[in-house]
Amino acid sequence: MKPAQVLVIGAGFSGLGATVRLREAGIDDVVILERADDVGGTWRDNTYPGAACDIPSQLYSFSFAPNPEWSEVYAGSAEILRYIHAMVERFDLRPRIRFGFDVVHLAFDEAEGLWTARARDGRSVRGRTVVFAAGPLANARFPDMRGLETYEGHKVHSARWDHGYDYRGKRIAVIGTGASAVQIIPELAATAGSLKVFQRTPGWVLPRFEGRQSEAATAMYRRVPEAQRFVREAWYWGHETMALGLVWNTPMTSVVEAVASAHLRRQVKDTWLRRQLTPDFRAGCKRLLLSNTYYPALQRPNVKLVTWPIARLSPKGIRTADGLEHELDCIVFATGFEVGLKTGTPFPIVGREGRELGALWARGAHAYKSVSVAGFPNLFVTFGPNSGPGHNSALAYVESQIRYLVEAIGLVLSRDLRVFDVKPERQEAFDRDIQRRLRRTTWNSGCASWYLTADGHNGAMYPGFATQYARMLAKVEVEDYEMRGRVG
Ligand code: N01
Repeated sequence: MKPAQVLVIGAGFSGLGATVRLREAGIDDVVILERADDVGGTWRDNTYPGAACDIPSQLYSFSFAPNPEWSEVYAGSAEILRYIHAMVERFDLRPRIRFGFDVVHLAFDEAEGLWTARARDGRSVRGRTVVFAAGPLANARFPDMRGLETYEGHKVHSARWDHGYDYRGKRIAVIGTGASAVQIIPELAATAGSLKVFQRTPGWVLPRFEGRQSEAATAMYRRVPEAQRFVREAWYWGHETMALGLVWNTPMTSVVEAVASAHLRRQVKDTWLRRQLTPDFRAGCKRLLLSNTYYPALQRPNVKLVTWPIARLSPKGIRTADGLEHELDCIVFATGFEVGLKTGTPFPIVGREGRELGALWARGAHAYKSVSVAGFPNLFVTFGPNSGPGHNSALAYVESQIRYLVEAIGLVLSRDLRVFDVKPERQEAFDRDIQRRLRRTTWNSGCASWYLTADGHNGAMYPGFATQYARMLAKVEVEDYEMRGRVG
């Protein structure tokens, strides 16, 4: 079969968004490979009770696919998934998606200038270029805990919610107190017989601005798209300002901590519980949490916060380091993800001269401007190394990546290039600079988080403003790349 112009791996936000923009640029021969049987990525998978985005929907959506109809300031996961489905219909993306195509191997043939993606079931497909959009938080992680397999009760992961199980009246444990857990806990607490929350590290929690989008606002957005663009811009710049407190350790970090501490004091009167919930790291080092309902839920009579470390799981429940056995019907693991592209790749990616990307990244991921990797020509990554924000919408960053990769793919196709490969020395210089800048950020200030490898390498976050990131990706500098045509 004739190779496609572009293979897109993943039909989540970034893969679908890239396809929309590629087609608008006249690059229509795009094949999207999706392992599941539906679109939506993380928003298809995260359906736990209370799942919502903590970035306002006006900003957590694509600027090229505005939705005047958001029902709330912070939409829930079901509404976000509906938005993604609507985008698929609006831009007629469905015919381009091969569902159930679970890529297990991706390899570059330099002589032909072609990538081949092989699926688990043996099918394969070739493409001139690849957009790797498999998402950083696609694979749920059960922690490495003694006795995990011996536990005989019900086990659920936050990112693979079991909707068939009846949680009402049960003795439930939630392990973890991150962004997923603080959304799940208030929902479970309302109906559980008992709920024990196993906390290893308390996080900073800010109050969340709640609110429905008024009908008047919806009507205005429908009639006057500029008004909606204005609101989006206002949210964008409001979040940009937060970088001053969250990315770097500044007097504004202390202001953020003061607001969070006041929230804790207002909602939790018990001084001992308050002490247990007080973080010992600077705000922003781990992801900031937003909730008005988490602290009240912890104080319900059927809820208990457990801060003793977990020693092991037993057939009946969880044994903590104080020797206590907590008997449970169900354990909810809100323990995060096997972060893609952190210390490897989700499947082998073989580039020039047989180089394997997972091996190169075994001690941490590195890339050029988060999008290109030397030795892996014509391949562009979304949510790639050092592209993560701590203060603004991830989709603002994704739009910058998409803009860049559309231009780069356009170059490969219009110049009929066999190889478009970032020069190793450019990548190394870029990476040195990023790592130098990261040393001054709060993420690298001493706490443990999914942003860092065990050795402390931060291949996840971008140390700056979204605006700087967008400027960095505003133009493809062709002199940064080795380019080889079909001949020579
Ligand atoms: O996962 P996490 P998450 N024993 O890795 C604990 C996005 N997101 O699913 O802090 C005991 O943050 C761990 O403890 P500690 C967002 O980018 C966004 O909550 O490592 N505990 C922690 O408390 C976010 O950052 C939204 O000490 C263990 C928790 O489990 C990312 O997804 C909503 C343990 C894991 O927290 C991941 O969030 C939800 C162990 N062995 C998620 N192992 C939005 O609203 C882990 N933990 C947009």
